[in-house]
Amino acid sequence: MSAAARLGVTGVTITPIAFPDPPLLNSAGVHQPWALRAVVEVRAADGSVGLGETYGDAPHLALLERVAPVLDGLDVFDLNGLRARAAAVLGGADAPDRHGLTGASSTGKTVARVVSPFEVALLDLQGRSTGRPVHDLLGGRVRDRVPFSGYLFYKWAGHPGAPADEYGEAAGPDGIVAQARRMVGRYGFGSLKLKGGVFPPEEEIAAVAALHEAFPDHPLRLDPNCAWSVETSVRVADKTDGLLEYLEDPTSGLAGMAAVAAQAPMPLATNMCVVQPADLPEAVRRGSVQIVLADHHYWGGLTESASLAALCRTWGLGLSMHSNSHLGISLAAMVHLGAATPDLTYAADTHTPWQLGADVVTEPLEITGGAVTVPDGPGLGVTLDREALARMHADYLACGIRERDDTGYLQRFEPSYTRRRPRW
Ligand code: GKR
Ligand code: MG
Repeated sequence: MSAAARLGVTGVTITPIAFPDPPLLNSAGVHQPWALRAVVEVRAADGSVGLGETYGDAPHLALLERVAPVLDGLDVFDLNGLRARAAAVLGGADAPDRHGLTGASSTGKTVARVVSPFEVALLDLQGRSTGRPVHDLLGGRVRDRVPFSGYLFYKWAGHPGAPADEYGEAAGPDGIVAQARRMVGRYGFGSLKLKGGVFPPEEEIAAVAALHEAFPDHPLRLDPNCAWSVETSVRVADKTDGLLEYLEDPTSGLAGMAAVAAQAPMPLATNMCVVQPADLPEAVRRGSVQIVLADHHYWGGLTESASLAALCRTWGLGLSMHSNSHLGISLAAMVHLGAATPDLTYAADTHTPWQLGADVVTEPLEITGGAVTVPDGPGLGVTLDREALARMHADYLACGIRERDDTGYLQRFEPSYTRRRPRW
């Protein structure tokens, strides 16, 4: 039997887009009215197009544009070639990360972040050309449904000067429980995560307790994005004993997390202190975390996220999945990864409900009963909605935002606000 012909890349299009985002609060400020993303289309010689989705911030876009031309002629199966060409053209480039809310970066992490949407698009092309879903290319599905958790946020009723959105205000336990009821009612989520680090810890503990009372069978998580000192973290961990499935990034850094982990009754999770393979040895040595949140957008794509899963298995760490504001191409990629990752035993995070139906694919995968049914079509199994893409690109051009800045946006309404870590 002769080998199948190579399928070369013939072109790449990167389209920055913007879509409405509600005023969700976190330890860095509040979400701006528009979230930015970039849609990456990679064309192959047979006319097929593979899709990827990534951050839309200006420095990141500039790096994507640098990589796009070097893909010319690359075989769509050559993921190592993709990584080598991208690393070569990016050299020592480094761009800050505004989406893990750490700002921390490194050359390696930058390359991983820039490679990711191209890798997903190549996997989509591989799937389209072989007629196989991406999860088959990642080792085969181990589950038919990928569970997601309901992601709760303290929030304003609406952006200043605009009407309230459909979720309304959440400024305390009652608002958070009402938000959870709405989300669970609509999507059937079987676990819940509260984004904390917004109000004094005692208020957030009260919200967790109220959630536990309202949803006694739902595993709960709390994530203050490093808003607390070690001492505060230990106090909160103590007071939420029995209430939390895991506590995520209570404090900054591997040393601080290790000090908390040594005293906390529940496991600690992170998407902030372990963000690249090089962080793992020290995290394991110190016992800083028990669960790592994978995110293909900054771990270098789906295959590199599968490698992270293998590393976590080796070191006995649990694996969950992180999310930022995203659309349906990213959701599909997350679902394929979740389908093919035996170790992903926690429900994945997603911001999908907060996009209030906006999407860039014609038939977004749906969350029902708290999970997404794994698609079986070729590739990612989603189709770009070209009208929506054009509209969202026009919104990008008009919205005036070029980089995520939760802090600066909050300061417009509360000039005395400063971003501090720890705050409590
Ligand atoms: O969307 O405000 C947000 C989140 O705080 C996000 O930026 C974080 O990266 O969801 C994330 C997290 O789990 O830390
Ligand atoms: Mg987090």
